[in-house]
Amino acid sequence: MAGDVNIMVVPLVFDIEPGTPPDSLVRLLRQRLGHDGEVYLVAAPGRVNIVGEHTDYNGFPVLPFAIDREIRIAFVLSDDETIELTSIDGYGARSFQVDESRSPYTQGDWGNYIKAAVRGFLEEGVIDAGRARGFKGICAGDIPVSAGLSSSSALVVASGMAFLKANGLEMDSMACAGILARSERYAGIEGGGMDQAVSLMGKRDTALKIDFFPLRIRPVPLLDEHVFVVCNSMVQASKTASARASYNRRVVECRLAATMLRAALVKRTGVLIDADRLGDFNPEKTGFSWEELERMADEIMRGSPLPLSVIADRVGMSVDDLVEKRCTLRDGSVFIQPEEGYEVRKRFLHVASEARRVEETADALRCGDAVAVGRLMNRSHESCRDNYEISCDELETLTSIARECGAIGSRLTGAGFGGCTVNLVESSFLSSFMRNVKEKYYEDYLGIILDSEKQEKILFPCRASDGARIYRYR
Ligand code: NG1
Repeated sequence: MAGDVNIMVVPLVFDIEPGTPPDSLVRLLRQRLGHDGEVYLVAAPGRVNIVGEHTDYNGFPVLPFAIDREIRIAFVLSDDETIELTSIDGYGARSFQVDESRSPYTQGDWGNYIKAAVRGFLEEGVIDAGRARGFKGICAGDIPVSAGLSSSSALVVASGMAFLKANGLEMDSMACAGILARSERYAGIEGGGMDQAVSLMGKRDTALKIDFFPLRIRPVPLLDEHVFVVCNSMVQASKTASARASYNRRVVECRLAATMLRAALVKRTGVLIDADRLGDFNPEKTGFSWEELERMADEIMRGSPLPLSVIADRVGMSVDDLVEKRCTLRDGSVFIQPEEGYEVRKRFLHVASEARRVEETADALRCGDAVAVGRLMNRSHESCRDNYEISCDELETLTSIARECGAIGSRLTGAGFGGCTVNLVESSFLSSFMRNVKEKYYEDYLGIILDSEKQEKILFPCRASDGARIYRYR
């Protein structure tokens, strides 16, 4: 399709000229292994999402860009099926045979992201476990962890690229992004495909509008003379703890909302429609306007939050059937119904309005209309707070301080429940913005003093960057 990001072959490999001083991670690996032959360095970026939160797994678009913060792995090819990776950021070493990728470490272990990538290629038939080769390396990263900037997906993508390289394979980037998105779900979150796609196919100085089912990626220009600044709320949103259940709960709520909307449409039109995700219910696909779809949702979802028994009754299914089809996670476990029931209506309202905001924000970026982009970011934040209920006190304080300090738009980015905000700031105000947020949020509100080394990790402008690539050092 015209304007789409070109489908590439991955991994992209660049040869480093002999005599070029090696990257520090490459140097360290050579020292540790006492090896001066061929070494590879894979770098996979994290991302910020400008608008389009929790739309990806619903089949609606997102609008992120890859940032200039990455996970890097320096590695050599193994001549057997061992994968061995040591974190130099203090997370320890993990070593397993390719085939053991099917048995995860305990929940929350960072090694599960390496195993997830490897397992994905095995289960989807790209690499044959019996003949697979591994790699041995060290890794490091500068993407804040559990902060909504996709450090986990960057690790999945970097591990996946190293595994493809170790097996001498190349593949189409779109297919690869799909495999890695499905793979990451082995780590326990029923996530969508935004993070892996943008980490793999990010484009320098450009945002990407990504559509799903099927995956389509279009570049969207960023604004001149404006910059996106990341501020970490310092609330860890670890997806291995309560944020995991909160995230998966919303995935289940959206699936239930889609089932209810399908029942409402069938009742209204008398026609059985093939629709599974909320993204299947838009004016183009259904022939009903957003307002009509909202009215149908209001009616069938009345009284939300609702227990499964009421939802089952309204859609004409048994509770058991509903549990099996809508509440079962990738690992086969069943999501346990929350005491207060499932909040279907608010989730629908967020997702349907956020989908429209993605289109409007992409248009505003194309027109260079910073004020409109900022307004849409603020609306998105309100919807994330009020209807998706993924904000927290610290994120509320941080976004209002950021707006007081001159951000044109400020919102949480990523899964929420803590983590970072993304802020649109005019370049000429950047230093005063950073100074004021540092004082008002970090010093006055949190009581933390940020020296320049700390600040670099917590409060920083970011630049849209290219996706994952491998450098070969001979
Ligand atoms: P982060 O913030 O990286 O955990 C998660 C999901 C995305 C998307 C966003 C919310 C994963 C790996 N990532 O991102 O797919 O749903 O939340 O927009 O599950």
